[in-house]
Amino acid sequence: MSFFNSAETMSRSSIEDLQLARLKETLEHVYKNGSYYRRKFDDAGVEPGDVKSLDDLSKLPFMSKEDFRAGYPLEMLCVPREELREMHMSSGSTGTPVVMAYTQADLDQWGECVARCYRMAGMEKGESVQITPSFGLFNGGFGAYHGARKADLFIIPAGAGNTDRQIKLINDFKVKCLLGVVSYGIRIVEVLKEKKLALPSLTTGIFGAESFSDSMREVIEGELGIEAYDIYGMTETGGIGTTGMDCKFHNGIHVWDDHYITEIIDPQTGKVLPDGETGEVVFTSLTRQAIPVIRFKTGDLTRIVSREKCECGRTTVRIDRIKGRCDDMLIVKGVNFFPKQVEQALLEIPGVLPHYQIIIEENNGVRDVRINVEAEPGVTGYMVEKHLKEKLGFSPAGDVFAPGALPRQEGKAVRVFYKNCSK
Ligand code: DLL
Repeated sequence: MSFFNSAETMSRSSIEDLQLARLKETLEHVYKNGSYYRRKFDDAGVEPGDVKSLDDLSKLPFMSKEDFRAGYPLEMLCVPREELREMHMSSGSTGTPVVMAYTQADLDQWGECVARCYRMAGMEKGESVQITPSFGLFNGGFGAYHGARKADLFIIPAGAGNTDRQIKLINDFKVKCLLGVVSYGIRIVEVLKEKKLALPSLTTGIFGAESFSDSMREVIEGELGIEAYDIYGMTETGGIGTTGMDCKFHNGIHVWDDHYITEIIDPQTGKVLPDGETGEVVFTSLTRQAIPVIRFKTGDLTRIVSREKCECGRTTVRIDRIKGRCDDMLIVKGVNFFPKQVEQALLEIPGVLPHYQIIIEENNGVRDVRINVEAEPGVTGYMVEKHLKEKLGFSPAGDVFAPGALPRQEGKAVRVFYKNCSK
């Protein structure tokens, strides 16, 4: 078992001491150098000196995507512009994009976080990784690259798309690890099946950017013959892998807590929840320079699984794999559910394929759900409806389509569609 560096196995008390020291430094830095942050703190009537312990973090105001949008393009910057070396941006579904800018130190910090992820997935020096997210404004491609450089891997920077060529590259260069967004893992599975090909050299997959059910993970692992890891991160915290990944024991995501403090809050009240309770995860960065985050509300739902040492030897806090986004929750006929639960239930039905749509349809003021799903011959709409009723407690109409019939998308998959109504 190998670690990228010793911070991963520090004692809990040393981590907490380090977190407090770094938190104080970060607060001083943003207050002194970031007019955006200073204004926010002043409005909330707090200043860095008010934070004397980690518990005092809860005195500080939250940040959200709205701060980033209002701060477009570089209003939130806490360093002179000449110190910037790179930027990434996520467009999201609505309005102004979210920008993250990096100093050299920020790029090093990012690279270190991702390098830890590679080692955690068993990737040693000189082993090969094929990077399949695009190399562009999306942080996935470059983050995977910066990390792979730090981890001394052999990089195949394939970028997005052209699945036939991706498969050829993996086989020609005997690639060990594939990194991509979850939907791309599924796309590769599909093309392999279609073309009756295999990827014998591949042992490891690192997937993220979307929440995926355990059943989806099993499909990817089974079809590609690999072990799949769940990598987590977002533009605002600095990108892919900054907020961790699961280890080979798959018992929660290890958050790199010498770099980020994790809190779980009630998304409605903002109150910090006890360990174990599900809520919105909030991150505070401890080592970032250009645009640090202070109590950034991610919109992602999870819970703290443990602060105890993991079987892998790492001592970081562990959070559950992401359940969905706060605003992903669907309510139909009084039943609340997340798209991931539908996915989990669908893929439990033998013959059902990992391509589906959840249609929310309004007729005469009443909302209903329809599930379109691809399946092998023999699977009927009735089978789908019956299983979903058992698992979710309500009965959406199920329409079964032939393999390949539903449209495919590039990048993160959109699974929920609205008809005669909106979110
Ligand atoms: O998606 C970073 C990334 C790229 C992570 C490639 C992993 C792999 P954004 O585009 O800013 O950045 O989107 C961030 O995506 O708040 C979550 O809602 C979701 N997300 C990211 N990773 C996971 C994951 C990248 N492992 C948003 N599981 C986050 C579930 C994830 N959701």
